[in-house]
Amino acid sequence: MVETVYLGLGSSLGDRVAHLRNACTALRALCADPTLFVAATVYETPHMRLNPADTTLYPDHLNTVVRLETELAPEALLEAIHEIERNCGRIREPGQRWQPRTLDIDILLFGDRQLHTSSLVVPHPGIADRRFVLQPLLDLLPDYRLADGRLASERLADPEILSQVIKSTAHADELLL
Ligand code: A4P
Ligand code: MG
Repeated sequence: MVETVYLGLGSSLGDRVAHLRNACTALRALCADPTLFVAATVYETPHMRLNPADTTLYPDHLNTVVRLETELAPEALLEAIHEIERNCGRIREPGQRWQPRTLDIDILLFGDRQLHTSSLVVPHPGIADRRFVLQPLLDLLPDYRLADGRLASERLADPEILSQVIKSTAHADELLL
């Protein structure tokens, strides 16, 4: 069964555009129909960080969202994603989350499925609170409604979200070379 999947991509270490581009190339290879693969605008965003003062330890991210059609099951897609992250030099320190990373790929939406397993929570629980996810997701899916039924576009206009700084970049076209 072919499902439409939205993935959040982020990179905060090394050649960030190259990491996002390599991710897009690898993800396109997973598509049932590679011509349907699309990427949103790339945004530059400060790290949502534990210590706001430390921009050296937590450099800015490039973030975007991509849409693809795949026949893979969710767990198989997650495994493929982890391999793509490893190929981009992602190193996971055991027990450490939210570290700077060459590449992070999160499954935001998987068709209309709701998953709550030990390895996957879908829709991704961070969607509603992160402008760096909401904005590119809405670029691709303007009518998206959050799990609680609110329009994501209305959430994006909330002062709590608008106060999060994001800057669109000119990198989008480079991702699909
Ligand atoms: N996992 C559960 N659900 C999912 C899902 N829907 N998609 C599990 C992907 N993975 C999912 O992820 C930890 C585990 O989450 C995985 O093994 C998987 O089984 P990870 O990639 O190893 O660690 P992480 O990314 O550091 O943690 P986490 O909880 O995924 O954090 P997020 O949500 O990715 O946030 N600031 C800016 N500006 N831009 C960013 O992209 N990203 C983060 C990390 C923090 N601050 C950021 C950004
Ligand atoms: Mg992650």
